[in-house]
Amino acid sequence: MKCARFLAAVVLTASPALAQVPTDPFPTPIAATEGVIKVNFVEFATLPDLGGQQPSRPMLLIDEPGTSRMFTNDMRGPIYTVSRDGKAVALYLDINDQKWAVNVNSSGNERGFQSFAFHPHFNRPGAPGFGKFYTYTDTANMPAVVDFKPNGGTHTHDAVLLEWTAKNPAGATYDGGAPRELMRFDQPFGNHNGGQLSFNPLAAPGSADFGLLYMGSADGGSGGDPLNLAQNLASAFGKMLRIDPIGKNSANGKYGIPKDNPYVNDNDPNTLGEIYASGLRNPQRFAWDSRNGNLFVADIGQNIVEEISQITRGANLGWNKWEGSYGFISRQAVSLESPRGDAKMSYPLAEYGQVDPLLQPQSAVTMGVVYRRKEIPQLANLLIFGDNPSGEVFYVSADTLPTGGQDAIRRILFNDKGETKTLLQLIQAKNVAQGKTPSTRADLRFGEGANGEIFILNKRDGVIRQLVR
Ligand SMILES: [Ca+2]
Ligand SMILES: [Ca+2]
Ligand SMILES: [Ca+2]
Repeated sequence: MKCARFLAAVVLTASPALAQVPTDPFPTPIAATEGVIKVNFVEFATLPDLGGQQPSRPMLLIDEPGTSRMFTNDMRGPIYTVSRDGKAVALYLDINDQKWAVNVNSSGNERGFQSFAFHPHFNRPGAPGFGKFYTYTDTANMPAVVDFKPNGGTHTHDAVLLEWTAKNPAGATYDGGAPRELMRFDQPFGNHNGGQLSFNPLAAPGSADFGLLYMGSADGGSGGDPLNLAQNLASAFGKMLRIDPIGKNSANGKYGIPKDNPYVNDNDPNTLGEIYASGLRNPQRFAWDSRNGNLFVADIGQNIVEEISQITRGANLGWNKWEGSYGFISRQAVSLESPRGDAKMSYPLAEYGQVDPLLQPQSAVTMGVVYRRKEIPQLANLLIFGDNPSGEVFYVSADTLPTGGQDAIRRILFNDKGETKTLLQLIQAKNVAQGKTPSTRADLRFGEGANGEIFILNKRDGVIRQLVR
């Protein structure tokens, strides 16, 4: 868990041994005005509250090309269809409906229905993936048998990967049966339960990557990765996993392990075949660059550095030896000695300090899209990401990737009838119009449409906004 930033200052003052170690390794703040790109937006769709209570808590919005519609979720259980014109939002499936016995645990800010992904052959009759989609959720069901244990912690809940099979994939609502469980984690702490599920949308049928499910797996939680799971290649925590959900050669026989994963043929029985990359902390969101296949992850930092990194096969992204480009010491400190000093690690392409004046006492980086379209010319060829709580939207060049630090990071702001605003300002104005107390945080998430449309989601006003030129 993150502490308020004042705590870091207090601890440093009280610990002379750490006096040389700043809480912010980036002396120059992110440029507040230089290089700002302004975009217009439209209110594309509105997600329903659940029972008139809290606003919707979406994690992602994706297009399903086989049935020509989009889907989004709410962390409490619902999956909604969203028509491509934004005019129709309808409940497709509530994975928390009692009849499924999934028992979604959505307590607090970080637990709940984390992610979902449709098999690329979802609407291809006769294909093994026909009708299939996958959900990853925290659950209050805690049976004795789990696939992945953390060897410590307090077993706060489980997280499960489930497969659902629709009979008619084009149906307005889910018409299949109860889900099949593929994988279960014993979660040692309440936080860090992400993250995203996704098939590589660029993988063509017949290619090695086609039909393989990428799965961000957080380090289990607490702070500092106290069980040292992210660097442990025998553990599925703190990793990017890649599996074949249709296959059967896993230890539990419920999914497949791709033969070209990096630790399958290393002659080491203690390294997990499911692992694609290691050294991750809380990889809640990732995205591919459609021009070159680059895969980028947003890895949420401890108390000092947030990072965007490229993920390659077998990469070690550093956590918990490194927080961004800097040696990880504790929740309160990183080392400034020998940044990016271990050649075996993959370091961020962009990173920013949590005490940056643009941010809030809490921060958490999120992907993001790589924009390779022409419809919004000012965003062409940019890697766009953001910060969840503050709702700040940032960019760097996707063609000339930076090599760490925050110097290359610039802001994207919203043109609201001639006034330049942040997302949080838009949300606050909407809250007032809704008769609600203006939110103090945005909880930003990104979505992407069939033709590269960029959608901005949040957990505070229920509005999905589309960026336009
Ligand atoms: Ca956890
Ligand atoms: Ca192995
Ligand atoms: Ca890292």
